[in-house]
Amino acid sequence: MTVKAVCVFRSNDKNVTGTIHFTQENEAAPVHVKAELAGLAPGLHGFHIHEFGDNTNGCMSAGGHFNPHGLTHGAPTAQIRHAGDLGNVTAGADGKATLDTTDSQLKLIGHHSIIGRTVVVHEGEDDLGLGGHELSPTTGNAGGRLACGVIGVTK
Ligand SMILES: [Cu+2]
Ligand SMILES: [Zn+2]
Repeated sequence: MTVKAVCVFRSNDKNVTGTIHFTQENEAAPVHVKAELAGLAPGLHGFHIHEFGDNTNGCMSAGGHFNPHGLTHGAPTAQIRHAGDLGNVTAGADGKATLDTTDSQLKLIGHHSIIGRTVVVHEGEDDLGLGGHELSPTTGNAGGRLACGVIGVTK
């Protein structure tokens, strides 16, 4: 049975908006991710699933990258990565960014489901763990959290 989820960004003090749709057709299938963001500075912005669906203190309450297997931060294409590592989105001169991808480490079904967790877009570029900064192995040194939203079930 196909499971669908959606995340709508809420950011109080920024103009960043976004909607992200997730679809998984069965337990063994990859998750399809389709994102449309706006209001970003042109360029690359880190884009991740963070552990908690908690916005009590804004995006900071979402915790670190969703990492149920205790691995090191990496690129979405890497073998060793956090489950929540979706790399970067690229905003154009108009501030809009889209992402349309499938990911085999994300789940909407089962124990490691991302439903109820948070999508975060960052100020800066995710170096995919390769930047040599002390934060590269944990966050990709992507900088502050511009906007976020909790992933919820949809039809
Ligand atoms: Cu993040
Ligand atoms: Zn990560």
